[in-house]
Amino acid sequence: MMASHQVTMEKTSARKESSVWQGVEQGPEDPILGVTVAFNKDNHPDKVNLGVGAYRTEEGKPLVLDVVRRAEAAIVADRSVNKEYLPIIGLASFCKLSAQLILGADCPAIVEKRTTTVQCLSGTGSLRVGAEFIGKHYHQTIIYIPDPTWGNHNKIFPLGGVSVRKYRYYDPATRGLDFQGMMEDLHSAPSGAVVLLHACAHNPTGVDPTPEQWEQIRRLIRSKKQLPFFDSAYQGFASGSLDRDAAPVRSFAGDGGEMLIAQSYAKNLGLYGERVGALTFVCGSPDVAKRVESQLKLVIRPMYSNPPGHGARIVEAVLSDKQLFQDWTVELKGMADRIITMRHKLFDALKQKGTPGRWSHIVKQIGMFTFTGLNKDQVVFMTKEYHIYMTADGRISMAGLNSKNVHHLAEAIHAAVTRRS
Ligand code: PGU
Repeated sequence: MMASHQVTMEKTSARKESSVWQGVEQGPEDPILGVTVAFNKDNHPDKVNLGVGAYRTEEGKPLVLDVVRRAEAAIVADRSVNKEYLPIIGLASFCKLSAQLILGADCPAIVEKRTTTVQCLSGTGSLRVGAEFIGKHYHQTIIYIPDPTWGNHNKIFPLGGVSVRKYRYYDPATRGLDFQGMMEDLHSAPSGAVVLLHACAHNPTGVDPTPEQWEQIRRLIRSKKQLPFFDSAYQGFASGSLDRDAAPVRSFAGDGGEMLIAQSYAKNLGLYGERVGALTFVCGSPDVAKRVESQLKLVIRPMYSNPPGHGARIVEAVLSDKQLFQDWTVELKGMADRIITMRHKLFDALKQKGTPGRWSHIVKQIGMFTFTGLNKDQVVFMTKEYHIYMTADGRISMAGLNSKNVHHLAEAIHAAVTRRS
């Protein structure tokens, strides 16, 4: 008989030396969510996380909106709410209200019943379901995405069988839109190609087309018979107004053409972890919309079966109750305004220090992010020396700034620019 310690040793070494996953390589951290992982490991008292696009209060704390708390209290108190499975496409009233929120209740496509909406797992899940549908049911499996764009776009679409190409979007020289480059690239993109458009508050650049430019983009895309796929992750965060931020999407829906829209409630209702979003198809006829919906169910069912209920019930409550909706718009505007205030504070602080370079883009850019123009080396320097965390492309989440840490950031930028250029 073997001594028991020998058995234990053999087991331990077996565990160490052989695994069917022996060949699995260590994967890299996510370029955005990995910033939070690094931030959490840092014990410095002055550390600042400007990586992930998540709203923080003036006290630097995550915010649960008051309207969300009220909606949740009502849901918990309602004994008729249960934990049954939702339908494959989610909560019907949530879907209807979501389409109305982005398209406007009087949108002809809604009135004519040419839309179909499915509840998905936030913006990411909506894009993922849309990608797979395109891969399966659309004749052109190429999507054009802006350069640069939210990094996950590059990964989501190929998984749905849709290959990704880029169109020019940002001009580093002006720190603004490369409108001519964008138009040229869309013009030479094949007819029928899918075109991904950020509905507002472009991530990571904070640069949006003007209404006139949107009009030209719309005409070009329609004339080329391309298929617009809007990613709407920041409705209300750009201008502070839900309607104004939805204007580009509404103009495309208003021309009678077809399109897709992925909506997220992560930012505008602060429901990040609840994973609540919607995917809407605007179709040519009610009949097509019905068949599209039937095929969306076949995409969703083997993927995650059906979506979670809680977040969708919160959204449903806020969107369907006049008072809650009204109070939401006030809270949303409050978040957007606080971010704008931070833009001015940062700009003023850099100006006061005489930091070399032009910084007016900080106040000009829109939404949650500033694309600072700082390079990778400067970002690494700021993290190492000042414990400021941001993505390697020089993007900072303005929502992570407050009156206390904005000067620390200005100091770090000043040092990075003067010492690491
Ligand atoms: N689309 C865009 C343009 C986004 O910026 C984001 C989130 C999403 C979709 C997906 O958001 P959901 O949470 O799935 O609704 N971008 C943030 C959040 C972190 C991340 O990368 O997911 C960001 O910091 O870029």
